[in-house]
Amino acid sequence: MADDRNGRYALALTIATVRPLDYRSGRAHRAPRGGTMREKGQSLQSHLVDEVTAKRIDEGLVTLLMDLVRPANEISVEVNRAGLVEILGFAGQQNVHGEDVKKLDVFADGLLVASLRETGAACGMASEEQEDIIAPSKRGEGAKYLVFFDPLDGSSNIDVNVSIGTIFAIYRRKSPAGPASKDDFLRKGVEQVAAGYFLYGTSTMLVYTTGHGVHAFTLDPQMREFRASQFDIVTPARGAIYSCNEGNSSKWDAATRGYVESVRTGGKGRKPYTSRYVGSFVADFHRNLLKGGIFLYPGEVQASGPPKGKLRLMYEANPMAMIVEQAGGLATDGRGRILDIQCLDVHHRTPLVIGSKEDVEEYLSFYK
Ligand code: FDP
Repeated sequence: MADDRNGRYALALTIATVRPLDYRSGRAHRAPRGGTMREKGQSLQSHLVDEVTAKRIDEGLVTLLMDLVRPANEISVEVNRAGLVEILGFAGQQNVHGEDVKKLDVFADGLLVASLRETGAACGMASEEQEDIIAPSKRGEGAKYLVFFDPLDGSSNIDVNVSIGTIFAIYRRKSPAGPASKDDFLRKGVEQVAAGYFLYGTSTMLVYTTGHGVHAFTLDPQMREFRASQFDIVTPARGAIYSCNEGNSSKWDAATRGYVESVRTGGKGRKPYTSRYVGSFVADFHRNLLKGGIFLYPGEVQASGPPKGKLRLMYEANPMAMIVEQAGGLATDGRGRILDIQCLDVHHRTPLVIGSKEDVEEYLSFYK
């Protein structure tokens, strides 16, 4: 914890010196040799300290991750209160207290940006909510990392009380100093140093990877602290679930239509797959990660050129592709690996087929 140039690592320093109590036994966590102790119930802070000790991540990344955790904690509270918007007022209006009420996704975006700018852990940001790249605060100009996020993915589900999420992807800068340059943002997903999502569901969860396995943490709603619920998640090699918006099938290419028809009807001694589609990417992805299966948001066939996707490469497809690959699965746009796509614009869209390895391989076989 030597580098404290702008006070950016103060939080990480606090985390490192105060060892939290064990969740169930009440005993303090013993500092693990080599920082490898991973047990259920461990606090996120304690786990991140262990990851730093084991040299799997650095302090700058811890600060950045905690900059995402704090607003996610607040977003979770507001998501639970979302129904009250009916009573308290709508976006662009004033609530009964005479305060301005923002739409929840705009509110979430504001929280994330403010948090990241405050500590200066990011040299630049790009958000689904904002057209342009977001400049860092002055103290962030020297930071190593830049971050993409979708503050509230699946936001059309907010009004109907269905799970939604926040997705993020973190890259190391290429430019030497100052605010991140445009080239710092136009990257391939394979260059991500960390990726994850917060799922605001029946519980609020964080699932993340830094390239050393996929780990899940659940928010304790009383303590407002994330506690480890699963380390080193491995997704089943094959699932029995397919997730897609079949209402779009007339716009898909023949290979995709053929594949979906095959899993829907079964055959070759195989039972038909179960269809599950929430319409919130984080929720659909999370279920399939744990249970196995395939999520498809194929592109729409165009008169010329490749099929046009809906989902965003940098803050939807890439972070989930990094997670799924870490968990043993695959992600493709139907032509190649998602993580190898060169980003052309921060809001680049792509077709996406993601999930269990054998399921995605079988999908790709329909192109042969
Ligand atoms: P939403 O439009 O509600 O924000 O990319 C955003 C997303 O949701 C994903 O979360 C979801 O998987 C997908 O779009 C749903 O799209 P369709 O309504 O076209 O099925």
